[in-house]
Amino acid sequence: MNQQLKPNQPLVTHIYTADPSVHVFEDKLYIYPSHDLDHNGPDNDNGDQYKMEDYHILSIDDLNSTCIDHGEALHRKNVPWVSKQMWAPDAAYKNGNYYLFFPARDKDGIFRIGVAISKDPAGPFTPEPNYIPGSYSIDPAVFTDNDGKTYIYFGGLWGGQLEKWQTGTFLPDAEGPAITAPALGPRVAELSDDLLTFKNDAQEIVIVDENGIPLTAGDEDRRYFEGPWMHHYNGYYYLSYSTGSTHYLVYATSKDPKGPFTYQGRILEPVIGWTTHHSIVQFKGKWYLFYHDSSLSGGVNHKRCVKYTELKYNADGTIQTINPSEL
Ligand code: FUB
Repeated sequence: MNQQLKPNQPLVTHIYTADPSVHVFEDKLYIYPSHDLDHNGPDNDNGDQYKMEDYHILSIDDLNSTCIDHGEALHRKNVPWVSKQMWAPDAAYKNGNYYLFFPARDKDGIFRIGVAISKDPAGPFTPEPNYIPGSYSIDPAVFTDNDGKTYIYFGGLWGGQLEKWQTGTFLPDAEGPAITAPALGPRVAELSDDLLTFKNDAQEIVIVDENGIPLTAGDEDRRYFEGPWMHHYNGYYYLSYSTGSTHYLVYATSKDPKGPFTYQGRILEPVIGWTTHHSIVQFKGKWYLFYHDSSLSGGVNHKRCVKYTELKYNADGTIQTINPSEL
């Protein structure tokens, strides 16, 4: 199924897609999205409406061409440890293999992160029998630094269960911090050379304001919620993420891939639909933001579509805020 590309329009319309993680592989753009399931079930803060069961990989030769859907790349029924909810994935390449990283609930209902491997960036992917030991929560984003080290960033509040891991153990009834306490941060771990395990326990990333004070849990316009992405620009690491309940995509910068990161500003104002999730990629000399909204379904939160738009930096390295209503 191929579809002609246009900026700020759905990449594909024959399926619902969300949570685009985009990479340049083999001189093309490969998009690793969630595949939203079309259903009329309930919508709640636990994210039960996001019932995804498989992944379809998309690709684009260039931005004047079409978007290709390569079909089912991995299905829940082929992953032994998964019970349900295959949420936002990401991908990486190393030593001739492509790796699909994906969060899903295990048989106990706890979100974990798994890996599947293919020789082809479009799959099909063969899953490892178990999730990554020590992994938890959702929204993996994998970043390889200039020195060859590969990091995985992850974590999400509410349905993503990050609140329940504050002690390092899963506590099913744990609540988030008080609104005046430091917000929970995303997690980062360096991956082993074969990309299949964490080298060490994941550590929490601290995001601070312009005075070096950690953002608080009540600062919902700026604090981390879900959907981390990492990229490098002009000597700085840019950690971008969704603020969830306030529906912004924002970013923070650091000289160290593990932070602390200093909050900088907004990338994208709220889109149609509750969630907002993105990736940032450089392709043929320009920078692009891949994002989703719920416009294809007229605003149904779990029936989303992936889009792209150009992303521009100011001379000082700040990112120009994009307003979807002006696209
Ligand atoms: O698509 C399911 C969840 O919704 C993702 O994991 C979050 O980032 C949000 O987009």
